[in-house]
This record gives sequence, C-alpha cells and structure tokens, in this order.
Amino acid sequence: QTVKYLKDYTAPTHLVPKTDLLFEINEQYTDVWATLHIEPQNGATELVLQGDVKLISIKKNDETLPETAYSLNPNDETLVLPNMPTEPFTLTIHTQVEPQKNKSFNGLYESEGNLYTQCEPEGFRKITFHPDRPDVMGEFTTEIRANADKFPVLLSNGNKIRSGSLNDGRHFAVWHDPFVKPTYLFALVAGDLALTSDFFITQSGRRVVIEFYTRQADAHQVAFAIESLKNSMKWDETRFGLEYDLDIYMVVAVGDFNMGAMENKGLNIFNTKYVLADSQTATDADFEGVEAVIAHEYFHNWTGNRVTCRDWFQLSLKEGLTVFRDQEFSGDRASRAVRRIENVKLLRTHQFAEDASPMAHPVRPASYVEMNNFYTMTVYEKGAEVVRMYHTFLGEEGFQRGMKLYFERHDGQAVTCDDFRAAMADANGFDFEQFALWYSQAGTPTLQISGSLKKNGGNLDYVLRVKQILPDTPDMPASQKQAMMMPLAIALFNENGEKGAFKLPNDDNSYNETILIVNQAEQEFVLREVQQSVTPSLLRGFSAPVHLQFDYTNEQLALLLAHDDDEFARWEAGQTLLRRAIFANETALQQGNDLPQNPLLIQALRNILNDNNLDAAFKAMLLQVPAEAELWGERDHINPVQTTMAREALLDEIAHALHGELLATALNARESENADKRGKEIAFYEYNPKDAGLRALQYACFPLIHRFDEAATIEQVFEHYDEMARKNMTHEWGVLSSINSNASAKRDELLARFAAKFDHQALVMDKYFSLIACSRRADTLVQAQAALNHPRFALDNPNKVRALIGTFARNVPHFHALDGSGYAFVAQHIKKIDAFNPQVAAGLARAFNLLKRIEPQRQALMRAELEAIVALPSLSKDVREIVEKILA
Ligand code: BAL
Ligand code: ZN
Repeated sequence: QTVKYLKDYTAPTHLVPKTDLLFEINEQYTDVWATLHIEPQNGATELVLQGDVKLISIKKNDETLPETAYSLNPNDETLVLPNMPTEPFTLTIHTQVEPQKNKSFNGLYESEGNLYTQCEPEGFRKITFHPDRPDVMGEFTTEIRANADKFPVLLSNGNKIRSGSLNDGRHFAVWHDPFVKPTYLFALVAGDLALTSDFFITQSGRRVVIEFYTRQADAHQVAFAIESLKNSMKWDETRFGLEYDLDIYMVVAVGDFNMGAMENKGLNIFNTKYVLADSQTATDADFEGVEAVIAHEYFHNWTGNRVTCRDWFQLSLKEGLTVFRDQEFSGDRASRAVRRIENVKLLRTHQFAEDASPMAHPVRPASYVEMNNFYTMTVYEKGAEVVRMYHTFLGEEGFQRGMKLYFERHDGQAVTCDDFRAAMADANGFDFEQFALWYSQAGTPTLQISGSLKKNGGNLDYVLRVKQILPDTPDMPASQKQAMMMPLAIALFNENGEKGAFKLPNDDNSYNETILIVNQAEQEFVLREVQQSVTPSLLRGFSAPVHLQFDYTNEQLALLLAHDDDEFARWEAGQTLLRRAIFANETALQQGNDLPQNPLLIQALRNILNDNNLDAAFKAMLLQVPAEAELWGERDHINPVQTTMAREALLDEIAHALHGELLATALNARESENADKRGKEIAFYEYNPKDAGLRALQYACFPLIHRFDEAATIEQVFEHYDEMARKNMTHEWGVLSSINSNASAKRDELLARFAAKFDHQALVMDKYFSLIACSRRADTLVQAQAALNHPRFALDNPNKVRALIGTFARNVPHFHALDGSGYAFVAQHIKKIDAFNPQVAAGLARAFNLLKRIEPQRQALMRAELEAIVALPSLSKDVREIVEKILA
C-alpha cells in the first residue's frame, strides 16, 4: 500500500486558478468537460493530474493530444503529461462517469433518481482529472445540461449567472463561484427536488437568499433547520464578527450520504438525518443534532472555505476549529454545562478509545494510506479540545484577537495548523512553542496529581505535585515524547463545600480559582494561605483532554458532587464514584465474592434526586451511569461481558434503593412538562431546550424504575403507548427504549407497530433498526439477521448500515458473545459492503479496535475474523489500512 507522509510535502508544480466545467447529464452516463487554466510553477514541465475516471480525450490549448503525449496509471490514479509548456496553458479534458453505478457515494452519484456529488477529500478525481489537492485553489464556472423534466433543479457553487432551454427537452444552468476554492469544495446537484426558501439580512444589511432542497415528501420537515441556519449566521456575526459572503446559501438533503454533511461553498449537501426534523419523527437529541450540524457546516464558510488546509494532514485546522465553534454555538444557545459534559463524554468514550488503539494518531497525522480513514474523533473532537485550550489560555478576547489575525493573514489561502498557532501566539504575545506537541504526539496524557498541606510561617500552603505521563503509541514510544503544555483549571473546597480563597506565589491577590500552566514532566504548584481542610476541584471544565488521577476519598468526591460550582467537575465527581462502584463489582465477580454495597454513593444520588434547584437536563446527566466503553479508558485487559454484568449490578442497586425518589422525580418532571400544555394541541410537545431537559430527566429515571417488574412494565407501556407516541418522538422513543430489552412478545408487537406506522419515514426506520440492534434480549442477533431482509433495510444505504450493523457492533454482550457470532456477523458485512462502499465498511471495521486489549478467548475469535478480511484479494485500501493496523 502507498503511504503518504506529511514530511514529504512539496508545493504544487502547477496551479489552476480557473476551472470551467461542463456536465452533460444523460440517461446512463454523464459527460464532463473540464477546462483547466494551468500556471506552471518554476519552469515545471511534467504535469501530474489525479483521476479515477474514464478518460475520453485531452486537448491542450484546443489541440487534441495523441495518446502518446500522456500516460494513465490506474495504480496511483494519475495522468502524467511529461512535456507541457512552462507558460500558462489550458487543458480541456473529456471524461465520462456513470453515477447510477456509483454506490461509494464519492464523486458524482445517483440517489433516488437525482444526482449529487461528494468531493472531500478526494472525490473530485472520480469526476475529472485535476491536481485535486487542497492547496491548488481556483475560481470555478460550472455549466450543467440535463433533461428539464427529470432534472428541473440544476445547482452548483456560487451564484447562478445564466439558465435557459436547449433542444430536445433539455435545459441548462451556469454557476459561477467568485471565491477561490480547492476541488474538495466543489458541488453539483441535479434532480427533481422541492424548494423551501427564506432569507437572512446580514449585519451589513445584505440580503442572503436561503434555499433548502429536499424530496417533495420531506419539504414540511425543514423549518427547524432553516431557523438553525439563521441563528448560526447571526451568532457568527455577533461572537466572531464573521459575515456570510455570497448572495445565496443552499442546503440539499439526500438520504444516501456517507458523512453527516458537507460544507461545499454556497451549496452544502446534507445527510437527511441532519436536516429533516419534526416533533413526530425526531427526538430532542435529533433536533439538537440538526442545529449543531447546520451550524458546523455554516461555520466552515470561514473556517475551512475562506481559509482552508494546505494538505490533508492539516485537516484538524478546519475541523477542530469548526467543531470548537459549533460547540460554543450550542453552548450559547442553551444548557452550556450539559453540552460541555456531552462533548466530554463523546471524547472520552470514542476518542480516548481511539488514542488507546492501534489507530492512534496525532491531531495532525504524520501519515495515511486512505485519507477517508482520518475523519476521526482525534482530528475532530481532540482537535476541538486543542482549540479550546488556546481559548482557555487566552480568554475570549485574546482568542478573538488571534482569530482576527488568522483571517487578516490567511484569507483566501491554504495553510497549516502552525499558521493558526502562530496567529494565536502573535496576536497575544503568548508563547505557544511547546503547545505544538499537541499536533504531533498521539495518545492521551495522564496527569497524576497529589496534594498536601504544608506549614508556611503562621499560614498553610497547599502543594500540588503534578506528574505528566505520556503513553506509548504505535507511531512513537513514550520515551521519545516530550512533556506537553496544558491548562489545569483548579479551585479548592473546604469541608463545608465552600470555595476557599488562596494566593499564588509572588502575588498578594486572593483567588478562589485559577488556571495553572502544566508544561513539565513533573512540577510543583504552591497555593498559599489556604484553609485547614482542602478538597481540590481539578481539571475544571475539562480544561485539557487528559486522564486525571487523584487519590480522592469517596467522601471528598461526594462533597464535590454536592457542592462544586463547576458543573463538569461536579458531574465528574459523581462519575468517579460510579466508576469505582462498577470496578469494585467487577473485582467481586472475578473473585467470586459478594457484590459490595455503596451507601455513600446511593445517598449522594438521593440528594441529587431530591434537589429541586437542579436544572432537569443537568440532573439527568448526573444520573447517567457510564457506559461500558467509558469504563475501559485506561485498561489493558478487558473482559467485556464482565463489565456489563458489573454495571448492570450497580444499576440494580440504584434502582432498588432509590425507587421512590426516581418515581417522584420522573413524575414531577412529567408534571412540569405537561403543566403549560393542558387542553392545548399536541403540537405543544415540540422541541425546546427546557422541555427537552424535562424529558431527558424522565427517561433517565424510567428505565431504572421499570427494572424490577418487567411484566407490569410492559403491560403499562402497552396501555399508554399511543398516548405517549401522540405527544412526540422523544416520548415514543423513550418508552420503546425503556422496554426494548424486555423478553415479552408484547415488546415485539410494539416494535412491529412502530415499524408499520413509520414505514415510509426513512429516518424513523433507522430508529427501528437501531432498536433491534441495541436490545440486550437473548435473540438480538437473530432479530438483527432477520432485519436485513426487511423491505426498508438496504445494505447500500449508509444510514441503514450504521443503524443496524453499527449499533449492533456497540452492543457489548452481543458483539462480544463468547461463541464469536457477533464478530462473525459484523465481519461478514464489512466484507460485503467493502465491495461497493469502502468508506462505510472501514467505519464498521473500527469495531475491532479493542483486539489487543480484550481477553484471550475473544481475542482469538476476533483475530480469525480480521485475518479472513485481510485475506480478501480485492479488499479496499480503506479497510486494509484499518484491519492491518489492528492486527499489527
Ligand atoms: N468536511 C466534512 C464534513 C464536515 O466535517 O463538516
Ligand atoms: Zn467539519
């Protein structure tokens, strides 16, 4: 396999400041003529273009080139033209593509009779030949010609400059994008789509037309997404001073899409999952997902499009920064603390696991085989944490100064993560030299912290010793790694749960919280003039993406859980208590001992349930018991099903001990949700953050309440199902989720009713398939296998695959079944899907990431499946790269 290395980067030999495209869309195939206006650099004569597409002919300055003038190399997808002029010239390249046969959903493809493109990172080369690298930027003019009945809508980037009729019932449209962009931001859509329009007036008074395109049947579900877009446009003006630049902003929704969405200049293409939402079909979490992804793609217009990446190793330059921006947007919209905790949970569950796996890579990877494999949690989520650390060091004002300088220096350019770091440093006179290590060292650091009181004259000092431990990762042993620089946010609490004042060395001001700069392998911090009793609140707000080790007593954790005014630290104290209880259960199970009881934890949870001043959404968060994958963070020897049993035992203990409090909390939350809706239309059960919090609290409690009398529960749900389902999808999903592992036939009946009711709602059918796949019932694999034959299941639809097979791969007891049946089921589908969509197949293959950390019996079963996959001669480089790394 060909490995590409960051260290081998060289500047392009040819620039293409202008590209003119003509698409002739025919029944079976599409002809593409691409005229590249080429500027050779430094006297270069050999031109190498990238392409994985059928070449018909090439003209140089209007003269057709003989086949001897170039060579095509399918192996590395290049077209080499050895004797090109050193003066600017044009190449007109005629290619032919078959979108109907393209199930990879990269390049130009067909979905339900319409045509769409996906070009990031390297899809443009499936359309035509081009340098197709992000540092070759240009202006695009795109003409599309097609049958007017079949393809009434013809869209591309920028502004429509001409349109009209042609012969034989065909018509055309010409689009011009005045902003230079790389090929990965090119987009084209042609089809029969419904249009929903709106507009936005920018801060400078310009009117921007907003157009959303969907299937006709889905048009009624775009209102929330449009509102989210307008909120995003406003927010980027007020918080970042960034205004939209074109006169039109288009969003197209398509059901066949590999990713969540794509930020093509002026013409975003979205997975329907992140556009369509109404309260009867989308849960509160779905609404929040739509709002966040609409915002994310919009924010890319500046962080990604106006300033883009020099090369794909720099992907986090745009993705880490844009995720940070969408996180901040969501936090400013509502429930900042809950959003922050959700982000941390996501990072710790999936990114920490990636960092501890053979796929570990730095935020700026040093090498790749298939770039599609590097749209990872590390590049996105850890990348966002890295950006957040700049923000924590510099504060909002300093961070915005850095952003301003970044745009002043680099608007219209393709740049690197170092350019971003330099802008942050130079705008603030802050030394971020050592901080560069976050971009080159993989793995999650651990901070081992201890604290002690020390007499200092008549006063007490609190001395914190911080040791930084960096892990071995496949790319670099720990011994070669250097200490990282990170902010450690801290406060001190006394035994009454009050925040105590302290002073810093050589500073006579009093503080009650501060940010320490950790930048050595071992260092000591002295907090002066502290009180007699100290419980430190550490890593407040999750100020750095690290594991934290501090030897808290359970009493100290309970104190922080009760009193910490930093919601993350407060939640984390509770999570630590819950993790400790599960670990203790695991140890007991392993040793055949009785399970320990956790009276202190139970009392702490009781206090939370009884606290009427807590925000409902936050209370729901505090009640969440960490999932299995969150518990495996720093472990090397995983027995997955034992973890499940230990966790289930703790859930039993909580459910038993707190039945009354849980019921009262859930009923109070339901009462509060219903209070302003009595006698009104059910439409009042629409999404809003306050009601979403009340519903989150209800469904944090109900599964625990229903834990013991399964028969009574299913009867009750059966009786009230229609009433709950009428309210909205959050309630319908909530009740189905609560009984989804119930062994009764009535559970199957409810799921079947659900599937019949939403037979023609593709996104709700995804929910149906995921319910089948995440159930802990004994017959889950059998049901998942049967679901493959459901008329609404389609192996070539990425959303369906992720809903059924992806969800199954996260179902711990079933994926890790001791007979190997779960591994075999997932592996079988990786092989099938790889034949037409390697990107989706490679995504599934990551389920085997745990291989080396899992107990031997299962490890052998996993290994056998992986070895059978790599033995396939026609395996894609996408899956091969992942599986070979896991096996290595
Ligand atoms: N650029 C790929 C999709 C996204 O991150 O917005
Ligand atoms: Zn993005």
